[in-house]
Amino acid sequence: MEYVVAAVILLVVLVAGAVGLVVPRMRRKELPPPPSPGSTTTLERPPTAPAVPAEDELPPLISPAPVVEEAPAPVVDEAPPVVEEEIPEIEQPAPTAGRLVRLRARLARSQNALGRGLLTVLSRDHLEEEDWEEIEESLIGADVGVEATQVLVERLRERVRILGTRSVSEVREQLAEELVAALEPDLDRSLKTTPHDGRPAVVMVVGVNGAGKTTTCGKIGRVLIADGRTVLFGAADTFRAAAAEQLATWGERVGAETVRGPEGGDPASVAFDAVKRGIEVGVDTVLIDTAGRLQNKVGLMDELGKVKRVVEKHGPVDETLLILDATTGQNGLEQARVFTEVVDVTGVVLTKLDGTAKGGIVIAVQRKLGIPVKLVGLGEGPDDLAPFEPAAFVEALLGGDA
Ligand SMILES: Nc1nc2c(ncn2[C@@H]2O[C@H](COP(=O)(O)OP(=O)(O)OP(=O)(O)O)[C@@H](O)[C@H]2O)c(=O)[nH]1
Ligand SMILES: [Mg+2]
Repeated sequence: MEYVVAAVILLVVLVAGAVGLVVPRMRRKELPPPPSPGSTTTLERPPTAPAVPAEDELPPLISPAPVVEEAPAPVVDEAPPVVEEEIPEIEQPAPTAGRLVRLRARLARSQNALGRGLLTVLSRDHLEEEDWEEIEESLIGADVGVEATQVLVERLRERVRILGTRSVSEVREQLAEELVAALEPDLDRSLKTTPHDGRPAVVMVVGVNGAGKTTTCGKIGRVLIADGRTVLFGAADTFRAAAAEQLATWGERVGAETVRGPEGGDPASVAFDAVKRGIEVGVDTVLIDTAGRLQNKVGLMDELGKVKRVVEKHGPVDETLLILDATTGQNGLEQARVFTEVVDVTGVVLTKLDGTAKGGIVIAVQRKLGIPVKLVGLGEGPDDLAPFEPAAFVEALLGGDA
């Protein structure tokens, strides 16, 4: 019995021991889950959660980042416009050489009127009396002027007769030569813009209202800057604040200073100050814009004379350019005559030649005034100003292939 009791006790002890061992194990197995959410949240989440979501979210974060980077980019993009506005200031205007050839298409309207009309006549086998009359009409219609046309046609007829010219191309060639001759190709058309010893060259522009003075002033400034010169603008048109503003804008675009005075102020003193300033800062050329005035307004014409005289206290004005609007045709000639009487005009700038079918006005102007056409305006663009070259001009007028 004792053995039986002992065996039972042993069994109980063994069972109890086995239960004691198993239950804790089971509990341990069950435990991990609860603690894992608790403890591992801090331990594992950081590596997993931030890592994975970070990776998942990074792209969106990165792309917002670029967005954020793009945001500054537009800011950078916004800056260029500001820079862009400044670029024209640094921008070198187009070179002047061969401009007339480049801009010849602008004379298309003149070509149509003069070139084609003449070529139609010239394409006839024999030039009869009425054909010559037609040639005359074409030239007069192109504003060459009656007198100049008569001289020109007479010379041409003479040549054709003497040389026995027959072919159209030969007559055309001879007509071109006569037109070039009428434009006096040997006249000095250079602009006097070279500075004197310690004093800038002074260029003044004059003319009636709206002829293109301010625009031409700005364009000339660009031409000079393209050639490596320094310029200063003088806004001696004090009638309207907008006039000085307009000139200053041209100046800003090429990085040139503009001297201006109060609205309604004395134009002569602004012009004087501009040259004074030009001497101080040592620019090569001072360009003085003046207010438009009708040639029959005596007071205003006197004022123009005064502007010039006052400026000349610094030294002689090198160029007084008369700005003539080509579209005003023969009417411009009378204006021109009066201006030449008041100020000593040294050169003519014929503007808006792109807007007229009457390019022949160049011949009339030179012939009537005896003053060389030095430049021609062929558009509103900043570089649409060309030195006047008779041969290239005639070729363009006649629609040649030069
Ligand atoms: N098509 C064309 N337009 C031109 C030319 N030159 C000037 N213009 C235009 O003519 C208009 C008058 O030019 P401005 O330079 O203001 O003339 P302005 O003589 O200074 O005028 P005022 O100061 O009012 O007397 C502007 O719209 C110019 O763009 C040219 O050669 N061709
Ligand atoms: Mg003006």
